[in-house]
Amino acid sequence: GEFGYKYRTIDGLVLPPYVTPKRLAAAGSVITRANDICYCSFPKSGSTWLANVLYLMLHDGVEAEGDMPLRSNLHWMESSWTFPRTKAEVDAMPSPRIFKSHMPHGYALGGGPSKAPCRYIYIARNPKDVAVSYWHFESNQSWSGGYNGPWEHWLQLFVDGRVQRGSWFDHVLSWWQVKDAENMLFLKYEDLKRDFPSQLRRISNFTRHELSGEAFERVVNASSFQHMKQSRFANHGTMRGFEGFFRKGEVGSWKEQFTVAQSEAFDKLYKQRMAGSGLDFDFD
Ligand code: PPS
Repeated sequence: GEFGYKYRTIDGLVLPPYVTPKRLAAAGSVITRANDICYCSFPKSGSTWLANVLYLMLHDGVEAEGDMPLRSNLHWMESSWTFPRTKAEVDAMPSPRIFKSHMPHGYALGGGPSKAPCRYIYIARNPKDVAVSYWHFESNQSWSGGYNGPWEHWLQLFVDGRVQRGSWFDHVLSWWQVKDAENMLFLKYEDLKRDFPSQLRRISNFTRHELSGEAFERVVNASSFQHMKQSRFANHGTMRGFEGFFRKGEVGSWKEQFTVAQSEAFDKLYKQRMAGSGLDFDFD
């Protein structure tokens, strides 16, 4: 694509080239267990943060030794470069299994909240910060989509739903529609930033992993932005440039990037697309 952007399109949805129809079919047909957790998001919405929270929660707040938790313990079915690769490997994983996905609800691992027994957690973030975070990620990472164009062009791609994983609006609203399912939890990045302990309590109630006072505190400390940025989570050897996952970690950094005109045009689109949904975000 333009400005070096690498992607493939499946059923009209723009995706990273490593997401293949075969992998998507495999992910969709996983037979999930009631204590599996599948966490999902549009890119750059806090999924690495949530991954760490889930990992810590299941391990009483004690961080992993050695290898990166994401790589060794969280499984990304739709990607061709993380395991497991076969149904037998997925079935052999010990419970509780944690799966990551960046797909809209129509491609949910295991079929989605109404069809699968596992628990789903979706994390969403205000789209202005997502667009900016995504652009920085693309601009700095040799192993991302390889996009190297200017901000205003990227913003247009984002608005048109032509970035990898498609339209932010379609993605978030697809999961919002199933938010009331019993095995579904819908989180917002801004809520975690504002009051992390209460959101952690929501997560641990939902997954039924009670945390003792001390374990709770350990999770709070080890999942802070500063701690994650400095820890081995960001500094392992095999995936160069992983520090790009920890850029600012703030709400409202879009203000340094959007012009006033871009912001006003985006607000108009946001109002149109979100009207009647009951879903809204904090932008600062
Ligand atoms: S990815 O590549 O799609 O999986 O990216 P993802 O992890 O979903 O999102 C990356 C953004 O999340 C920020 N981040 C955090 N914010 C607050 N607290 C913690 N602990 C945290 N960890 C990661 C990260 O900095 C990216 O946002 P920006 O705005 O670029 O800083």
